[in-house]
Amino acid sequence: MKIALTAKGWDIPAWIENLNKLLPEAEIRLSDDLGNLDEIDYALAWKGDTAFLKELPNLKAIFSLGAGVEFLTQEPNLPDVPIVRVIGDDLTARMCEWVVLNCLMHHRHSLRSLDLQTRKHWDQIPDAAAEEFRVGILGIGVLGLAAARKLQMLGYRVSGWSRSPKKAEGIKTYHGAAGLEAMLGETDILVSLLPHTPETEGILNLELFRKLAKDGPLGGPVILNAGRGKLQVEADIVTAIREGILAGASLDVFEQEPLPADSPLWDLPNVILTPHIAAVSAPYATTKCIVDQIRRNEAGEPMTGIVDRGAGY
Ligand code: NDP
Ligand code: OXD
Repeated sequence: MKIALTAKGWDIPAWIENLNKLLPEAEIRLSDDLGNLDEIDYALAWKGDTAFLKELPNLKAIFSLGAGVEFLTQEPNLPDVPIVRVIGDDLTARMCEWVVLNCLMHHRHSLRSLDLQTRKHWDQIPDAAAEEFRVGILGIGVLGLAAARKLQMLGYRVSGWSRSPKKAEGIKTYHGAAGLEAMLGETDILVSLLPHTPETEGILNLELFRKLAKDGPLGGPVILNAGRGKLQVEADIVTAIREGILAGASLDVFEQEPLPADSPLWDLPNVILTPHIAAVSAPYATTKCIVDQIRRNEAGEPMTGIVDRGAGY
């Protein structure tokens, strides 16, 4: 079995080492040195150059090394083979940690507390109970639903929005445009875990921010985005923070990554920035997920996590 690998900016030797360990029968070839293209069975990709995929005539499947797949679905002339994304406990646990951490940081005024500490100033900032917060999650798929469950365990009141109707115990669910409108009006902390598709691009904009609840415990709504940078209009976030339409934000993803040094986001009050690390794909855990899928496919069993190309995720 021959596997093509591309992962721009990632630790390639770590991926090769884990693939060799978990799939010793496979020969791994880097995308810039593929040899005979007819021989490639599977491709594993993360951003960077994916144009080579269309040159592989006998490809059986393309695996994203992460949960996001927009870099593949937006690639023209991709071969007509299954695109498979990562669904795995390790990735999901990491995303849950980021969501819970950032909800709590805003809820418990962590930035203000750290500022007081640096000034050696003793002041007790009053805060509300978790059950006083309404957290709305945009995208209650694999990651959104798992994060919702963790937030519920802490006592937050959680609702979720998806494209298709959903039922999830203890979670108020909404779908479609009317559902979004309704959920926003009852949301104090908005968590975005949507994929980037033509439908979701720019969804986090001023018009949406103005629809969020204004009567929550923080005196204004807060947004968290770990979905994709293209979901957010950064100029609108800047305006919303400066004008008090948003009381705070946590952003892990950006319109342009790395975030340019002159972005006004760096200096905004009550805004927490992380460099696209909410849920990194750990080489061992991710390789294990992918190798499981390859083994299923080789055994003639259906793979899981196949992307709906029409929907774009
Ligand atoms: P899923 O496909 O499991 O979930 C996506 C959710 O978004 C689904 O609930 C889906 O609705 C909903 N959705 C998609 N389009 C729309 C729409 N137009 N309107 C309303 N709802 C919509 O994906 P995951 O949970 O596994 O991952 C989500 C995203 O998280 C990834 O695509 C990636 O961009 C991002 N991510 C970011 C990471 C980071 O480190 N920052 C790490 C990993 C992922 P429905 O259920 O009806 O299909
Ligand atoms: C992913 C990511 O999509 O890390 O998995 O962004």
